[in-house]
Amino acid sequence: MRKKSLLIIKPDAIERDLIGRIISRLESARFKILAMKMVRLTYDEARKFYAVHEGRPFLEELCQFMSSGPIVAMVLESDGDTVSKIRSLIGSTDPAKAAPGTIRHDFALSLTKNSVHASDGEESAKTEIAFFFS
Ligand code: 3AN
Repeated sequence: MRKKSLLIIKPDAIERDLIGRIISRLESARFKILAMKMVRLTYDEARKFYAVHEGRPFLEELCQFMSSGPIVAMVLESDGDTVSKIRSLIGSTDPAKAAPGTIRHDFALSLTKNSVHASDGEESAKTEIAFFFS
């Protein structure tokens, strides 16, 4: 069955003109882009999106960063387990630990400025897609 996930290109990647290269990697890996938009979140919207991280020490910095410039949100689909396939393609949260060839290894700057976000499970994918796309 084809399953969906949400991917976000974060402000640090947009600032460095990496949208095209990131999308190209997603398409080369045979993900289908079903929906896509560029938006700028307010700080409060970022807090709502990252509500699962409430209480974590990095939340404030993360939400400041995610509302610091435009982001590109997209719905991706593939054959099989879309969520885990995208997570393998983007690599570990910390770019210093991400495997060579992954998006975060190749493009990310730091734990916060790590270029992309992808849903971490099927349930979060549903919630996150609904957050951006009605
Ligand atoms: P992932 O995005 O790989 O699923 P999560 O869900 O654990 O990682 O964290 C959400 C976001 O919070 C990450 N993308 C990263 O930008 C930020 N983050 C996570 N852990 C830290 C940390 N220890 N310090 C700073 N930022 C962090």
